[in-house]
Amino acid sequence: MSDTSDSRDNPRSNPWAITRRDLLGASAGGALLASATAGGSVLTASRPAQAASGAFELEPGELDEYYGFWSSGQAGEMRILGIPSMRELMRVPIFNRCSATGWGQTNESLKILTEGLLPESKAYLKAQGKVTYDNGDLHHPHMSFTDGTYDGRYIFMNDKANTRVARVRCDVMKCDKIIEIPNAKDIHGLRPQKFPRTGYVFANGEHEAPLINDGTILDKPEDYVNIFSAIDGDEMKVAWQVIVSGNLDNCDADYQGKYAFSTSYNSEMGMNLAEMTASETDHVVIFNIKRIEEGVKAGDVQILHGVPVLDGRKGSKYTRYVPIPNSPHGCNTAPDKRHVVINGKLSPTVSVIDVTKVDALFEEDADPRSCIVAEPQLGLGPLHTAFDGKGNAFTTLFLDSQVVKWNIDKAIQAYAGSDVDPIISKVDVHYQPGHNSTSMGETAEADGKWLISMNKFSKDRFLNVGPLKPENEQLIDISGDEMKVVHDGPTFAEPHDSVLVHRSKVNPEVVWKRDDPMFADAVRQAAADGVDLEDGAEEPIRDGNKVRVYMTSVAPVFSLEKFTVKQGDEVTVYVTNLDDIDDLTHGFCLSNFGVAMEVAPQATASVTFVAERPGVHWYYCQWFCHALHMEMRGRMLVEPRGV
Ligand code: CUK
Ligand code: CUA
Repeated sequence: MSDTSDSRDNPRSNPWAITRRDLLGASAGGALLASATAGGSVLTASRPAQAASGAFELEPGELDEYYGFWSSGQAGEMRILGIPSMRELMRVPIFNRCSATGWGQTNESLKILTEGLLPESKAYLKAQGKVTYDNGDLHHPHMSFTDGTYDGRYIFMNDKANTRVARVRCDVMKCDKIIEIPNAKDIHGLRPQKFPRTGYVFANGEHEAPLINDGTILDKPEDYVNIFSAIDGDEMKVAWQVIVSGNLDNCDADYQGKYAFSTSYNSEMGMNLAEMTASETDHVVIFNIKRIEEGVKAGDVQILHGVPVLDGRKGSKYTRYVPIPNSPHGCNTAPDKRHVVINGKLSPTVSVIDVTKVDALFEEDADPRSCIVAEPQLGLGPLHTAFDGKGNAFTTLFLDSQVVKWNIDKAIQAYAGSDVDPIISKVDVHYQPGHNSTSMGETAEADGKWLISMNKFSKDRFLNVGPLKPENEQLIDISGDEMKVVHDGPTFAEPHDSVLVHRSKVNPEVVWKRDDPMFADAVRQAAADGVDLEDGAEEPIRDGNKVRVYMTSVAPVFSLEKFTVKQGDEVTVYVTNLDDIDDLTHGFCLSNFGVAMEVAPQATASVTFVAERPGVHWYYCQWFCHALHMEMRGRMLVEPRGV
């Protein structure tokens, strides 16, 4: 995990850059070593100057140390950034419709986008002339864990807009599963189980509604509920759900595999702002995973939409409700494996839960507040907290437009009555930060190098682009006591959250494997048609008015320079990209048919449309692939009806 062990640095990079990075070290061992040899004070004094001189800037061709997996809120996609350069490396369409890749149009993506929808949603969408939603609100992308740290298998994420949870395969960086969560309304907070593995993906329903929402109950808020869901992350099926009192906002899991925690900002179950913020205290709900599993096994459930649903409202043996000052928002487990920080939002405090004191809440019915071991006052609008793995926490202050660095142990001492100040330093950010994330910070391997502050407003930080402004994400060097903002990163709507994953954890493929499940249906259909996808077919295969066209691509040609169909045929075009070189993606765009898709090396992609326009129609490669890329095209000849 240290800089010095990197073997993947680009050999073209400036050797001085490596030396500088090595010297910066920033891992505890490296810093200690450096201070032992160079003298601690020298290192400390020169540290900010070095950061300012470009430790976060990479030479052209140099690779980043971390993958950043980013949400995009109402844009509906996941983004991949390189950290510390903040370069945007990729956009992965999830809940959105993507013009470049054909996500939302190809048969492969439509299968993923439709197979997990509830029957009533399918019926609703059909009435709109659609087969799936084409918007989403993706707030929280989080990687799967094994034994308390990232395992590089999957990234899970929520869709608040249409109550869905999606999964991205990290070997190809494509979404492979999307499920709609029944019974719950509007999934917000989402976190994977950290231990022993993921395992469960915990997902919070934010907005309250009748449990059976068929119109029988309407304006009777006293009959509304909220639902906490545990999804089996391997199967992408809801394992169980718990009805709670109050609503649910953000959540996290412990490092012991025993509990999950969810904040509630509307314990009042109010229906308007005044009602929602009326009470001085709200709560965090603690879910006892073992008891819930036993309850499911014992049948203490009602089955709704095929899911076992337990009643975990106040007084239940499955949950505990810990009172927290007004409207807590973020919920963050520390890498010390012991503390969970609940962020106050309307209260200037954060509340620290000691997970070793949670057993007593369930066994002895201790005072629920007895698990709180610190409640430092940090500033106005604390929303989310990240960690450096050295006992320090970094909390965003939305109203103060600051990040505050504080020490967890000192906060515990202060709560116990000692006269210490837990606050170490504050730094201004621009402006109004929501989430923050640190390098490896939500794992047991938090390394304390970088902090990203995801700020909701950029105002005057960039050239004015009109009334709609980008957000601003700032890179902060946290290796010293003073936090140092080293980079502004404008970004389109709206990254709520991100995770910074060391690159040693992630190792994507360079080309697709031909037996990948993503296009298994195409392989099956071709076999049924007696076609080898890697050869293609010289003539379309006709099956009534269904026509299947099989072609291959090798830069700069498609295997078919033309094919002929009849007006009104339902045509499926399969393109198999035989190129197997790094980065040799082709595309298939059929002009004036609104058809376009990506075909990456060794992949097969397919698209279906009705050939309702007679005449000559060109298809062309829409992904720049070769000096003769523009010549990579062919004709679809559509015979008029009745000929
Ligand atoms: S969040 Cu979704 S309302 Cu603070 Cu994770 Cu922004
Ligand atoms: Cu193939 Cu452009």
